[in-house]
Amino acid sequence: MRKPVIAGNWKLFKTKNEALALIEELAPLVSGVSNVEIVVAPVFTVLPTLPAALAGTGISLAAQDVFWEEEGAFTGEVSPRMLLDAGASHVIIGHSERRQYFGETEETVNKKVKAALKGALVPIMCIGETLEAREAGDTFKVLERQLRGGLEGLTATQFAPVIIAYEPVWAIGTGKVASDDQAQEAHAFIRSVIAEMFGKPAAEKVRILYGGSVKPENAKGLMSRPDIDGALVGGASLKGSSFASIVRYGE
Ligand code: G2H
Repeated sequence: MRKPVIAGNWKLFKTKNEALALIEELAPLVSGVSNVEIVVAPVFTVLPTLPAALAGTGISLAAQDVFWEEEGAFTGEVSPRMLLDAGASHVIIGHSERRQYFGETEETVNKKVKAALKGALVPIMCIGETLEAREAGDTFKVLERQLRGGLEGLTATQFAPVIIAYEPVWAIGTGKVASDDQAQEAHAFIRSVIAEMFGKPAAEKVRILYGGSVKPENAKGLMSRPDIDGALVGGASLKGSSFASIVRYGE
């Protein structure tokens, strides 16, 4: 049995006080939830503020990106050790917004995934096709390239903690959610590639999250599909009430 993960990607929202207010609202709404792993990912500057507020809530802390070097002359970057030092246990890597606006490639994603694992952080590696790729019938080709590129050089043991997030680019922040069938089809394909790369036991264990306009109304349908093991939630994670409803999709 794979334990579902519901992760809130706050993107470029929430200052320190806004983040604390959100946790104050969210924590009581998800208290007692033990069958789902809950993660929130604020901006870098907010990370060190949250561990005290999250203590005892069962909510884990993620960063939205990481650099692959430990330290050095790399102005503006943050290393895995620094994220751990700030209280993060997880890190989102290769989000489509980073690929689209900040030149993230399979190669940089791969370096970041390896650095995160080496630094004892759980990578949430994002992949997903654009509308253009889907319409050209290239969805599986793109997903396979991103998986093989992003995870290149890892052994099955090294891969074990990795969480994959499937986020079709055309469904991100657009209100257009993939249908349950479209998402399930992509997730099953992703699991089959992981089986080829790392073996069947690794494929059975890996959590594959869906991301792209997840809301309280569509969470349950998506989550009821066999290969969908959780969600990476953007817009709907910015309010405690909607994020808590998604966390409690099974109730
Ligand atoms: C996809 C998702 C969270 P949203 O980027 O990563 O955002 O739920 O707003 O589409």
